[in-house]
Amino acid sequence: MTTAAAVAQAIAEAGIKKAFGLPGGEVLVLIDELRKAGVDFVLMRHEANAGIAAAVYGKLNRQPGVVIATLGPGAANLLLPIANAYLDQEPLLAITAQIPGDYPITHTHQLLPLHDIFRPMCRVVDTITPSNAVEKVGEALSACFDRPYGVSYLTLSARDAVKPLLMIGPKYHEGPPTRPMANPAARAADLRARCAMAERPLVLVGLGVEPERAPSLRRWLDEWQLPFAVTPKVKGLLDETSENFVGVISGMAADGVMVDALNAADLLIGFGLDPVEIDKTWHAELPIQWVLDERNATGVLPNDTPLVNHVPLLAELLAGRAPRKYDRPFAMFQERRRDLLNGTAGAPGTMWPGDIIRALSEAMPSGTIVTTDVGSHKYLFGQYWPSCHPETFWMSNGLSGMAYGLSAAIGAKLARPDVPVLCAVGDGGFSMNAQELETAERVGAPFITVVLEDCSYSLIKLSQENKKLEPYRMDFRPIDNVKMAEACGVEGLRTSNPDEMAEAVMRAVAQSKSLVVAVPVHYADYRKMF
Ligand SMILES: Cc1ncc(C[n+]2csc(CCOP(=O)(O)OP(=O)(O)O)c2C)c(N)n1
Repeated sequence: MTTAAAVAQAIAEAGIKKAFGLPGGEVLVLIDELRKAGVDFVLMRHEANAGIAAAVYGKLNRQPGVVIATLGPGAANLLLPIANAYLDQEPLLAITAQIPGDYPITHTHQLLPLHDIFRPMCRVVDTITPSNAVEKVGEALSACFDRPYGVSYLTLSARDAVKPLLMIGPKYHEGPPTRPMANPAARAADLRARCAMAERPLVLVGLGVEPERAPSLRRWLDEWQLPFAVTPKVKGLLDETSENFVGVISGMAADGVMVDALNAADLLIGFGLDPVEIDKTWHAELPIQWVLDERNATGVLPNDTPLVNHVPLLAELLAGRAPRKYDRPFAMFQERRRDLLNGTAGAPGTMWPGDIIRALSEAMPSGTIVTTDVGSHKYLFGQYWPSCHPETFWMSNGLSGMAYGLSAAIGAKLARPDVPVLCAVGDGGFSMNAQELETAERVGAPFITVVLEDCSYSLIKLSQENKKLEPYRMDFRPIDNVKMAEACGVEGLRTSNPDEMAEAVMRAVAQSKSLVVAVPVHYADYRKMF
């Protein structure tokens, strides 16, 4: 067996069915071995997009995502998805080629210090060799899948790839190491006492809660009638149509209302809350009761609070009766939040952003997976998309990197072929990777894309205006996104009529077809909602 074959086998044995990437000559043998081992290679058009799609695909399948790229420029293009998976807690194994370590020192063509570049963001950074291949891949897979999820990065030179394997080491997967934890019964009693004293408790649920905890977490909040807010990365874990849902915290639309609500609370419980998502400093200033069963993505533990295992903790919280009754203490904030969604478009021929949410949430079936890109539209969808099911909302929020939405939609659709997928992007982000629509068509991953067209990097344009700077270089000319879609083999439509959009979307979903809807918006309308 060759080293590349051993790597491929270790990946296949971990149950991974697809690897994503963009090849170079140096990784062809590895890709071929993956094929022989039954791991499909999803060929994409940029390594950054491949890395994002891989991580979403992996996380939805409860396994590491795998991305393969060549050395030098291919590896350099992985910086964005590696940074994203690092901060946004997505499990990713990146494997690239590299110049063999014993090449002449003058052989610098495509030679980058790849391990040094990625080491600060990766759990395992190493070279795959004929004598460590199985053990190294196993270690890397385990490490990136250890919570909080993260990244492992391995290099394999084209020369070592074809060498025979020298030694078979231990196999994936030995399971996560154990950690000292606080006593769940004592922590539950403490929380019960605090809730009994509070009149306006608010539970803030974040990225550190496993989707599997959704049923018991929902039951706890429901039985105790606790008001709750979520961060964007866990939208859908809880039911956002519940009367106790206060809103989405951490920098989305209506954030002023959310910060007012946080300040009005007399007890804040940060259940799995990871400050990586929060763009303000209230997480450090307000007295939050942290209830974490893992450190956050970067290894920080706020206030050195002891970790507590969420499973027994929730069981303890659910034993016995609710400590007291609350009388919808955040009703005023919930109303203010809802009111911001109402309005009319600020320019003829454009659609009011609130109408986009309303029309799409009625048109798309319940359980639809939504992905967003980064920009004003992310704030809109992050706050107002009414998520009800775990793992149905995906955005880059820890890193907040543009060009996430479309790639995430491909990963999500490949992981959940039977679930409709909706991708919301700005016209700026769409122009970074619209060509992946062709990938989606080719690999059989149809989804709906809504491009909010305002011919500007509107979020940054609004920020420029807020800072009272000269309006400068934030606008661009239109690209015909309908033709762009058609050029990739996807049907396109431009409309500012919500009913026409809804009708087209429902038709495409019913026919399991891709559709790109270009929706003109007026950038200044976002200001009314932020
Ligand atoms: C890779 C990357 N580059 C730049 C930024 C900074 N940035 C954040 S939002 C934004 C504008 C996005 O514009 P567009 O995609 O049109 O969305 P809109 O804000 O108009 O909704 C920019 C440039 C970023 N987050 N990520």
